[in-house]
Amino acid sequence: MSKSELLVYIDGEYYPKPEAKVSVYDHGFLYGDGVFEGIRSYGGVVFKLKEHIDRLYASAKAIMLEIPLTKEEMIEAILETLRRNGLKDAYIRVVVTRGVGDLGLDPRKCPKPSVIIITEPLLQLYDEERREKGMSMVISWVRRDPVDATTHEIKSLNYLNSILSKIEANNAGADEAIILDRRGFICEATGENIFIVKGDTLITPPSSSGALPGITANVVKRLAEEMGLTVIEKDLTPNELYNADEAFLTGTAAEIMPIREVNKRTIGDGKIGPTTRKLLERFNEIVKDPKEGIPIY
Ligand code: PXG
Repeated sequence: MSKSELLVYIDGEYYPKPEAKVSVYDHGFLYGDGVFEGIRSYGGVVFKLKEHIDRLYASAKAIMLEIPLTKEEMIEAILETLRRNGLKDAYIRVVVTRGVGDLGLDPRKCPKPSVIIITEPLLQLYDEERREKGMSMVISWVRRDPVDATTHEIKSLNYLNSILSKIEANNAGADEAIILDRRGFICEATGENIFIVKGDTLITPPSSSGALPGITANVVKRLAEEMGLTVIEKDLTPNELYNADEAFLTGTAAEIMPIREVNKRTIGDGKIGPTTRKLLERFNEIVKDPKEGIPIY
């Protein structure tokens, strides 16, 4: 199927991609008022679909947005969209917007939320060469929105906080940006969680930093424990990151991405470290396991 013939689910109907449109009065567009998930399927299995759906509904609850489908109906709509598009290895974007309202920001003026499901053949964010080489990172001057503001614990449609940091990475000629929390501790990257390896311990910042509780991060923590590593969540300083043995990013699109350098400080010996490589190998083994997700067909 060519890309333009792909069907997009909008509120129970399937539209060809060129006709898949929402109103300019939708508060998702006007105010970033809505929530989303980025999900991935591997070889016909939607990886950790239930966990993504749980997080979508948790984000919606936090912003008092009532999704007009049960979780079971949502899962079925996602699987049906993938089937209609004949996809096995796919990137899936689920968006729930506040819906059409007036030009004021009051969500009470939006009677009906919209549900959108976009599925595409896999989006390759980073090629394998980049993975082998590792990412160059800069620490952005833009701080993460704190937990008492538009925290990224909620996966909302408002990503300007991350986009500002991505612009800094682009301007610096780096691959990605690291975002600090309000206090100056490491939080996460623009759309990925961050880990360091120090000896046989794996360390990642807690969600009190305002980071998204990542589903890939959870899987990696489990795999690390199975490999006998100690996994801890604690505040990490930039200094601890510079002096880590290894560091990497995790995310649905990025999977596991080694970090080569941060603000021109080489991490470890500047190559994929042995622990990162082992985790990557284990991760690649489990992603197609039907027990780790929900089969499409
Ligand atoms: N932090 C943030 C702020 C994210 O948006 C992650 C961490 C990693 O979480 P998961 O659950 O995916 O391991 C995310 C996820 C994109 C894109 O298009 C971004 C995400 C997911 C998919 C695609 O850049 N963000």
